[in-house]
Amino acid sequence: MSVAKPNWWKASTCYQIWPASYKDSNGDGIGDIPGIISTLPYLKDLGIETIWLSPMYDSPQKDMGYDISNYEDIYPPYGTLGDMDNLIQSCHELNMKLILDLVINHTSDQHAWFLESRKDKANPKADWYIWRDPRMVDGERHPPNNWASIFGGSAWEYVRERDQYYLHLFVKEQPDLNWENEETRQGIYQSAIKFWLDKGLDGFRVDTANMYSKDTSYPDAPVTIPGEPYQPAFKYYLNGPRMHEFLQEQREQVLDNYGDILMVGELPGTGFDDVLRYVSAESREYSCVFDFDVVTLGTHKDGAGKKHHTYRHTLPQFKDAIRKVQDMLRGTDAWTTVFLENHDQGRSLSRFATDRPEHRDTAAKMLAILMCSLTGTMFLYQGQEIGMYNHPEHWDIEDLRDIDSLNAYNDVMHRHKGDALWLKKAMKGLQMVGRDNARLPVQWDGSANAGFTTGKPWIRVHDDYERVNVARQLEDDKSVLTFWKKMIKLRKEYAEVMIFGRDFDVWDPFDQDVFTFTKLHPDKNEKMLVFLNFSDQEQPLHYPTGLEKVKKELVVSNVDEPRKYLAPWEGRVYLIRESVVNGA
Ligand code: TEU
Ligand code: CA
Repeated sequence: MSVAKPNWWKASTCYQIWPASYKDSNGDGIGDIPGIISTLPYLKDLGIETIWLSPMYDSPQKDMGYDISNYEDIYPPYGTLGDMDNLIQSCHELNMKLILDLVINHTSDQHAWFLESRKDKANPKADWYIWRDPRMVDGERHPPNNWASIFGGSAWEYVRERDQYYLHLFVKEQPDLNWENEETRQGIYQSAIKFWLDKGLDGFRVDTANMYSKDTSYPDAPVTIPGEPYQPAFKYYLNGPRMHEFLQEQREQVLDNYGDILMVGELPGTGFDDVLRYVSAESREYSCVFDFDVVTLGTHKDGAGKKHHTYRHTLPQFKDAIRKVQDMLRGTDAWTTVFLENHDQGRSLSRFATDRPEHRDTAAKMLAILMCSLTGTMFLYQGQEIGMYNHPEHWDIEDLRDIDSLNAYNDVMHRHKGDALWLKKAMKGLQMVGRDNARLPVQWDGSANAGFTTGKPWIRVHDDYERVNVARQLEDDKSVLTFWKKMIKLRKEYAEVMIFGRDFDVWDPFDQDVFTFTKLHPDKNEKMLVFLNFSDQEQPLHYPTGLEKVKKELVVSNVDEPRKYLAPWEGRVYLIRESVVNGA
């Protein structure tokens, strides 16, 4: 009998790097690849095993590199192809893996493919993007339908040379590729995927991994936001009719030639059953996916609403979102991910816990306990390990750089004719969920510009860098960073129940202050019991039925001496070795 080797990526501790804001090596104010290489020992020491590097490809940077003009080259301020070879090699020498962002739903409008495609209707790349004729109403030209771009305005842009519109689900400089065209798919496989896997890359984080197949009849979307000319059209381009066929083809023709690579797909707006079609071990379209239920809490899901219409979610909603992602494994052969942050989100400390100074560090450690206790491949986002939090409320729109945020702000400006209170509201929303919160320079030390650059940083440095920085926390055995290091080790030590545990059960789904859950060892009678206090007050412990009296071993807590009650923002993990037979 042969025992299948477990996939390396399941237990791997991953860390996302946003190249522009990570570490600048040459003083031009922009992070770069040599900067990343210089910090690999730091990441190794933290316990990181896989790095996900966000787009470093050549790009006009209309959407921070998610608009790629050449898959086979590097954005010059970040470095060269030689630097990338060095990075891959340096990671491998340290026994770390490296994955890149795979952005193949769209390219930049400056990609050679698009420059050709837009010339006329007969060129060799004429059908590589999604072109449609104008809709004429009373002799006036209109977009082919009413779809809204995810970043605002119409999803269509007119090109005179062809007298046609092209589709762009994101900004107009990000035209969508036409996956219906077999030749386009082959071009993508060759240039975006094989080129990098041939260099020994270990996988990809797949951008907008469920948008390649659209409803090709391009119907008008129903009006869900009355009075708006352009309407959300998710149901016509998320998880479209040929999505699984495309991914199966990609798997068979390309990926299967490269062994056990990690393909983690970004999967906005997708329900449980649909997720399974991508990630079950049988379909193997993606290794695992990033589900959006947790990170869209407090916002209007998937960009369908306005950035400033945020609200404070409740703890029961948070628990339910986590449960959905953990339940991906219940009775299935699928796998899941664990993350609370990425480059599109506000910082988890500010959104899901508290960034008030008196509880900030404890709360950051409590979130570390939460993440390290959840089943799935875990992803940390740069700066999360030191408890970086959202920018202060007094920051101004001039301090922000993100196109999505600027569009949202300008939209409010326009609609409300510069009304001061509306603009204040817009800034408040951006302060909570704006993408730049995650894109501020990493705080390496207490020197000028937080040690990120010796030059002028491309985006403002967080005000609190003298307190929240790597150098300071490395020396402090009570710091958030030291705690994360400890938790990552514990997660490996108790891997069976912490990384692979099954049957995630929430015991207090309606409690507004405490989050109590259990998980089972996959094949032993062992159970993990976790208590998390999401409030500023002491809280009583709500023991799951049958577990009040059994013997519990304390695995970890984020307070010095755990007592009868949970301290504010305390997290506690117990292991129950025997007697589970009775309890479970
Ligand atoms: O994001 C895809 C996505 O679905 C967006 O809704 C995303 O949530 C957006 O940030 C909402 O504000 C991916 C990337 O992660 C993002 O950075 C890119 O801008 C986008 O694709 C286009 O490539
Ligand atoms: Ca630089």
